[in-house]
Amino acid sequence: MFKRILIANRGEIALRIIRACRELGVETVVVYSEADRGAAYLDLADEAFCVGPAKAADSYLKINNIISAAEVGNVQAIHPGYGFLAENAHFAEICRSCNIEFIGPPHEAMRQLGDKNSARTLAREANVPVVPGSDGLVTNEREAVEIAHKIGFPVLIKASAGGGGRGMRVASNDLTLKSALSQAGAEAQAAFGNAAVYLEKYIERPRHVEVQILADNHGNVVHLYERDCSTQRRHQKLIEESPSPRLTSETRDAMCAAAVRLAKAAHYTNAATVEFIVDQTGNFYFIEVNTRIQVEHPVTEMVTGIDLIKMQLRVAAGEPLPFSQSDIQHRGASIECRINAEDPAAGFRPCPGKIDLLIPPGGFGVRFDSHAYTGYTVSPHYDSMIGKLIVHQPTREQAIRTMLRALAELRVDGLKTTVPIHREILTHTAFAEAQIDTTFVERTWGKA
Ligand code: MV4
Repeated sequence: MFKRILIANRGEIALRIIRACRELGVETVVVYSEADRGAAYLDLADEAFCVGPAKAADSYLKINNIISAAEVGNVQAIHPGYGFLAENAHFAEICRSCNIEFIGPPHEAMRQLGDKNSARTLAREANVPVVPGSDGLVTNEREAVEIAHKIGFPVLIKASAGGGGRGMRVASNDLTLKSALSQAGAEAQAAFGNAAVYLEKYIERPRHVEVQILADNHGNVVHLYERDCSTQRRHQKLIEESPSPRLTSETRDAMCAAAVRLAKAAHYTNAATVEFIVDQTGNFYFIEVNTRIQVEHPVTEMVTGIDLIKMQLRVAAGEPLPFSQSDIQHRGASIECRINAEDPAAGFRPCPGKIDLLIPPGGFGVRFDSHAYTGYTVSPHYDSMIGKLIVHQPTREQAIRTMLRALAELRVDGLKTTVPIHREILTHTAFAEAQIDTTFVERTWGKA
């Protein structure tokens, strides 16, 4: 195992990684920006280095500063967390060239899967179902119209360099397809420096189901079942859960097996999430791979009993996975609510500021992953998430009740949070009956 690693992140995930390292006996060096100076979680690391001003582009995203901190801190590896540099293949490559282990996949796998079109090609080759659409990139109008007529409208134009909902456009006839195509290309060029786009049939009201994967350097690839992330708004997840309700065991097995095939085809190592959409009739289609640990990883930890962060460190250090697929059991139901400093009554406007009082919930089946505390100031410079409330119970119904109990216990004074919308969602009959898809929140509470 590593003696000492650097954590190139902040907030709750930095704390989550510090905790895993402490239990593994691994020393930690954490970096922070001027905006995060004085945050209590920094004291739990063995060393902390300031890497720049509040603006992420000048601190958490500044590769030179992060590598310098790693050199001065004398670490053997870097954990990137999520966001920031976590899916930057260039950064992963630089780590390797500096003889620092990147706690994540090889940069080659990250690059191949990060490009959505090449990930789709690889999925096809691995016999993983993809959404009907173009064979590769779409380079002209005539070709786009031809494909659209073959698969039928509506179609979705996706930027190959996009992902997470960025750079997508729906078209429902020849005319809108032509204008959407040129707009999508121009947008993708401006946003990602890459105009490449491809075409898919637009799946109406899909559910979002993703499979957690772990792979070691010895050829072992396992899945840790699925998470359902359909309860989202404008591509921001609000609630995640496992298992995915209303998924048949046949579909679950097929999806998990497909995710493992894709990870093997990519020569993947470390943790990944393979995202699928599931249509109204239960067909599933691969959409993209996230090559990082995800915000919602705790729901998988609760139902499998496996610490994903520790596993990331162990496989990055060259250890084989300590279990095989048949050892991995799925037990009960877990739900996570993202607690953001946002006002759901005002279009989810961010509400940075000082927390006057924070009382965390607790008790049986409750986990609160948060770096926040009474007196902590939520910075306007970063993501507004102040914590993740996770519950685990034998059934989904019980998990919902425990979550409502925990939400009632959680006290955050001084700023608005997403707690009220969570309460509304969890008490909605459609949620109780699991009649949810990716449009549920916006259909029920509006886009605003
Ligand atoms: C789709 C789709 C419908 N049809 N692809 C959005 C994020 C990106 N990961 C892919 N996304 C979608 N791709 C086809 N062919 C609908 C979505 C989508 C979505 C997917 C997952 C989670 C939330 C979503 C919200 C809106 C649209």
